[in-house]
Amino acid sequence: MKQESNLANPPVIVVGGGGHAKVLISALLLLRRQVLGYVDVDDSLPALLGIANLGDDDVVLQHATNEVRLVNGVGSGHSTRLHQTVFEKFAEKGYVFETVIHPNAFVASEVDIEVGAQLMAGAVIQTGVKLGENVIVNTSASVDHDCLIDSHAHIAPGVTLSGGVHVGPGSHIGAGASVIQGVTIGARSIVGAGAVVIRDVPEDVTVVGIPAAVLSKAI
Ligand code: JB2
Repeated sequence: MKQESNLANPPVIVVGGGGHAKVLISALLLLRRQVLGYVDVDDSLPALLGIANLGDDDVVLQHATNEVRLVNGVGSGHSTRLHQTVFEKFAEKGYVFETVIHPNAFVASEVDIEVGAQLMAGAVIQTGVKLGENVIVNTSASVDHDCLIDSHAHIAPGVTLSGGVHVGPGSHIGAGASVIQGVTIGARSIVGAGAVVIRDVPEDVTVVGIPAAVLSKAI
């Protein structure tokens, strides 16, 4: 998806006002980006790190698509569905989602990062990795060489992906999980926190445990 803006560094609006938004605002402030505020379905939420609640999503529509960029502050506790829905809703209207790379993330050479991806503090992205649009690589997660992370997936804090792992679109890899080299995680699947994945995971399932085994259809 090609998205363009006619301003080099336009101000940003964060969509969502929960925990994920707070972490992103913290990174944006470190990056010295101008944050106009955040929008949330709950317009009674207080300011986050000094950044005001502007109201609901309709506030975004008061800004031309080339005047602001958006940051997707709706994360994923387990399912990435809402994270994806928010991205698609505004991208369809022509808004550009900012790619956020925390200054303490490590990004090697020959890495391909698509629009709206978010790399949090301590994330390690090794050479040859491809990150799709709206992907989250969360705090201290490690993505080794030649991994392919498809759109909207969430790599939660402390995950270790060995080389050549393929994470399908919309999948959620839970906190602290480890995945051995060359494994494919199917689309929209959930890997439970702390799981150790040693073989391919089908689409639309939840796997847990050591070694990881299918628990149920994904929620
Ligand atoms: O359509 C929406 C919408 N739907 C939910 N538009 C807007 N603008 N906001 C929306 N929200 C808001 O997202 C909710 O009202 C709520 O304030 C916020 C979600 O906050 P919460 O703290 O529940 O989750 P999160 O997405 O910020 O964080 C989750 O994902 C992170 C990656 C948590 O699981 C975190 O622990 C995790 N680190």
